[in-house]
This record gives sequence, structure tokens and C-alpha cells, in this order.
Amino acid sequence: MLSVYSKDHALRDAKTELYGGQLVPPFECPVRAEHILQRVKDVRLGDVIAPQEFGLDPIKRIHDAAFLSFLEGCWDAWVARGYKGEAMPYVWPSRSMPQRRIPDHIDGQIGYYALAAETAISDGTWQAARASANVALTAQAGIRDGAGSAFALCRPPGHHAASDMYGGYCFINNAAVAAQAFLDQGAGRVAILDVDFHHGNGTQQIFYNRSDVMYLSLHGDPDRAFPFYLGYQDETGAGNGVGFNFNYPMAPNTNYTAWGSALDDALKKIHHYGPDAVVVSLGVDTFEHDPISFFKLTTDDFTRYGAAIGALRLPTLFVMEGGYAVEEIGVNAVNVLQGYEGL
Ligand code: Q9C
Ligand code: ZN
Repeated sequence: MLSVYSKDHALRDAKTELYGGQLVPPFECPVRAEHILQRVKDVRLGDVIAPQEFGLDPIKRIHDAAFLSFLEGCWDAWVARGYKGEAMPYVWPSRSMPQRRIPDHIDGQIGYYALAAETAISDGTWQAARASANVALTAQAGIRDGAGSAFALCRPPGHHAASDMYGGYCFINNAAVAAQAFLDQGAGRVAILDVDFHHGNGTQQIFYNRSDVMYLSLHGDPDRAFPFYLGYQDETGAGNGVGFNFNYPMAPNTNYTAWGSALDDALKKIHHYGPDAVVVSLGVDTFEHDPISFFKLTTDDFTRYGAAIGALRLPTLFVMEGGYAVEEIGVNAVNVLQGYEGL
């Protein structure tokens, strides 16, 4: 399988994450991508190429232009205020003040565009997010040009990023940008299968009213897990998108017996939908030893479900999302790809 990787992921190197009232080293850290790349090389998965530059146009197909300008300028605006720490919000347009004016002050802007406070914006974050989107688009182009599958080793991840919102370690929704690229190049339908532990609230929001992208997500019950306010089973789409959004929330300690049944159900729906391509939001934070998640998938389970996805026999783009058991992240992620290839 072709893999796409950019060294520029390392420009995303925040020093702080808000966790339990403390500022801790971020779970979403550069060594994650290095371990995955090393495993891709160790098993000789296939060629590893650098991304091409696609510019902002394919990103603007998904994201609001003012939101992208905010991301690009946030760090400089923060520094210009004289702030000493990394950029994080502390105030939001919350339920009791629902007006949607975008303030001029950086403190007001960052709260307007933030989903959550844990994800600090730091120097280099925008450049790394841009590179991550280029990685997804380069892998997508590989499939357009005839590769049956490709692996976008994206970092930072993307599925929590909505059309005008960042957070949950995500800035640009790489999977959504790639899905839209398939459509813009002539595909009629694309399915996004999100196997990250967390619900992909951004991807769901982006395509919620559309029937040309089916979104299916297996995740920790949002009643008990981030992002808490979206990802429930009764969210099935709106307008033209009714019946094209499927959530599979699952309880703490879910193992492959239950998780695999949910996957089989999702795969049946994808098969019936008949997409021209499948985008897999590949998070391996479903792993039993993940430090921030509560599922119990084993290293071998990743191979098993890769094979199940492969049985669809559809062009498949794997887009890296989460996974925070850093030592095992390479083996777990690449097991999915090897399972897919039937190795
Ligand atoms: N108790 C992705 O996996 N909150 N993002 C963590 C832990 C944020 C995860 C709190 C989790 C975001 C791409
Ligand atoms: Zn996740």
C-alpha cells in the first residue's frame, strides 16, 4: 500500500494540554507519527512519498474562509497580546448568550472558533495542519490515479474539526477534505467510516445535510466520553442527509465481540450504499491500553477489522486520526492496513 507522510507534522509540537485542571504534555505528540512511519518501513508496507502542495482551494470546499484565516493568524495575534503561554480559550458564546457575532479581540475569537480548551494553538500548528491536509489529498490523488488503497499518515488529526471549529487535537478535517476531493473529481457517493474511539463530530456536522457522503462512526458513548454533546444514535441526518448518518455509541470495556458486530452492521450499510470510494478515519485509540479511552481492542483485533474492511472490495483511503498508546501505535495502525491487504 502507498503511504504519504510529511516531516512537517513535527511543526505541531504544543507543550501544553489542559487536562484535569492541569497543563500536561499533549497526548497528541510528534513521536506518534514517527512510530507509525517506522512500522510502515519495518513491514515494507510499500512506498512512502511526501505530499504535494494543493493550496487552500480544496480545504475551502469544507472549511469557512474566516475560520482558516483565524487559524493562520491565531498564534501571531496571541503573541502580539503579550501572552506567555500557548493559545487556548477561556470564554465561549455559550447557551445563555447565543448571538453569533465574531469579536475582534483574540480572546473572543478563539472561544468563538474553539470546540474545547484542551487543544493549545502554538507556533507551527497552522503549517503542520496544512501539511496534514496535503498528505490526505496526495493519498486521495493516488487512489484517483488507480491505486486501490492508500494510507495518509496525517498528523495533526482531523475528525473533530467542523466547518468553522477546531479542537479535540484537530484543526483541518483531513478525511472530509479528501472525501470532497473524490466528489469534485467525479465520484457520486463517498462513505466515511470512522473507527477512532471518539465520535467525529466535525465530520458529522460537515456532511449532516448531505446524501452524497454517508458518515458512519463507532465510538465511546458520548454520554461518557469526549466530545460529549454529539454522537448519539438518534442523530441520523437532516434535510437531504436523513438516513445517511449512523452512530454506534458503545459502553466502557467494549471488546471486539460487540465492536466487531457494530462494524459488520456499518459495513453492510456501506455495501448497500454503493460508494465509489471509502475514507476510513483510522484512530487506534480503541486499543485496550490507550491512556484516554475505554475500549478493549487487542493488537490482533486491528488486523481482523482491517480484513473486514478489505472484504468490501472498494477503493479505500485510510486517514490517520487518534491513538495515544504511543509505543504500540505503529503496530496497531499498520495491522489494520496489513489486514486490509490480506497479509
Ligand atoms: N480524558 C482524537 O482522538 N479530550 N482526539 C481528552 C481525556 C480530547 C481526541 C480528554 C480527546 C480528543 C483525534
Ligand atoms: Zn480519538
